[in-house]
Amino acid sequence: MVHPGRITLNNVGTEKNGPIVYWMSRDQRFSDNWALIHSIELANQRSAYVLVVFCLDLSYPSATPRSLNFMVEGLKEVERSLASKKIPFLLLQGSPTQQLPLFLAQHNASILVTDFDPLRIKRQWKESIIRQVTIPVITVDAHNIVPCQVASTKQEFGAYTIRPKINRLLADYIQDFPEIEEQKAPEEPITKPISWPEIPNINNSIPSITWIKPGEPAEKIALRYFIEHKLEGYATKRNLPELEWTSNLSPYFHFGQIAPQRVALEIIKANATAVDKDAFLEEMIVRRELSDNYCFYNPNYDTVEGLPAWAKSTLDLHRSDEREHLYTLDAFEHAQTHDRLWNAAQNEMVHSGKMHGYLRMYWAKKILEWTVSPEEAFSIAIFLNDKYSLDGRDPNGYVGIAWAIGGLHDRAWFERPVYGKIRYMNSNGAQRKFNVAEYISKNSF
Ligand code: FAD
Ligand code: FO1
Repeated sequence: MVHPGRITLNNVGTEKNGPIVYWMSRDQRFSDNWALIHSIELANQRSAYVLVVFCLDLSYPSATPRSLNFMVEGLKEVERSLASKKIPFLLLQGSPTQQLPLFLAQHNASILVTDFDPLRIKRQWKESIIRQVTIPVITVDAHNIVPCQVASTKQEFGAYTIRPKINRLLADYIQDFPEIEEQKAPEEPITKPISWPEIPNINNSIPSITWIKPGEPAEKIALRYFIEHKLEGYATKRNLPELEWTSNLSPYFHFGQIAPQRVALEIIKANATAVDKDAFLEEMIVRRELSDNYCFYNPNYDTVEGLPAWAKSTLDLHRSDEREHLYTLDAFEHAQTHDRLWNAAQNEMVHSGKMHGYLRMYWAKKILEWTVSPEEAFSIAIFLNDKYSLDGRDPNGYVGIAWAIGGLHDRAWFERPVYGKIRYMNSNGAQRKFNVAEYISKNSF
């Protein structure tokens, strides 16, 4: 049974006689999906059936052909897996706020279930849909191991405040997932194979990517590869970008193609040292869930406005400090700064769709240093990260940028020009930490 703590009733409503509709959005997977599992539970209690629907919005903010293709290829796998259990899957195109209420009425849906997402757009979609329907609407947190609203009821100060709250509840929530059984087919077949749209390549300046395959079987291979080859040594090597010693799971997490809870279960039983496993679980559980916490409880998660008061005031005090270098968005985007390490990091993101985590910190901090204001730095960093990163447009991205540029979840450091008390990073520090020359040579184009 799905833990009741995962489930929120958003609209009481009155049930109708049709299917339970699961509006899949953030958790785009068949396996290990508490929102799908709960939909099946509700259907079984009512002798109804489950119908899964995805609403494809090609004008989703900051989406590019790169991210949309990755998502759609993953959804094709979802379609195949659901079909194998006779669960109908339908694709709607356009804005969910227009498409979904019509669809629910046409199918006489009894209950609408959806997955939890702390980001503004999904919350606005959901609120608009609730205003247009009369049936119950339920949200299931299928993304976090400890559901976001259960882990904490307020914005947390940092990892040190959310960690004990999550750890206290982990054992309650880290249950094994049940198998999904074949559904009794509805009397009238309501689906035919989806004709998937071609994603228009409106922006062919973004190179396509082949090193990472989207979808459910690929994520399992990536997880297995990480456990067998890189979990051992993760604690010490993850911050050495030239070694590429991280899991590369973030694009799968972003599109919900793998459940963090599945990854946690596999890591816990893997054959590796406790130090390595704990280091990984700290990132994948505590840090990741801290991002959802910030975005859920802070409506200004993607602007300077949302930053802690001390950070805003120190950045304000240094507004008119002289900047040694100033670059435009265009110069940043085309990796045309004086700094070869920064350019290499930007190139890595543009060409591979992912930047190493250590470099992401350096990259964002330098944008603060080389722009006229923290506001401009924030918006350039978000624009570039969301445009090029497969895992962009994600709570982790907004929080990572707020951490680097605005001291979020960090403490005050020594005062220095431009940064004020925001933690500083420079290329000399990077030289001491890892093989900068090797990283640059791998990412020179
Ligand atoms: P691994 O080291 O293998 O970590 C495993 C998982 O733990 C990650 O997939 C992620 O879910 C989680 N994790 C790791 N580091 C962090 C972190 N610092 N904060 C929160 N969760 C973490 N992450 C994104 O998913 N999308 C983004 O757009 C994004 N943008 C970032 C921008 C900046 C400026 C910074 C500083 C960080 C950003 N991060 C982002 C966080 C982090 O860098 C990435 O999650 C990580 O590099 C993903 O690679 P991986 O899966 O190989 O990581
Ligand atoms: N969610 C949807 O329900 N429909 C979409 O068409 C859609 C497009 C999309 C494109 C890029 C991207 O990064 C995310 C997209 N998402 C879409 C949402 C996504 O699955 C997540 O819910 C959030 O991005 C993470 O919280």
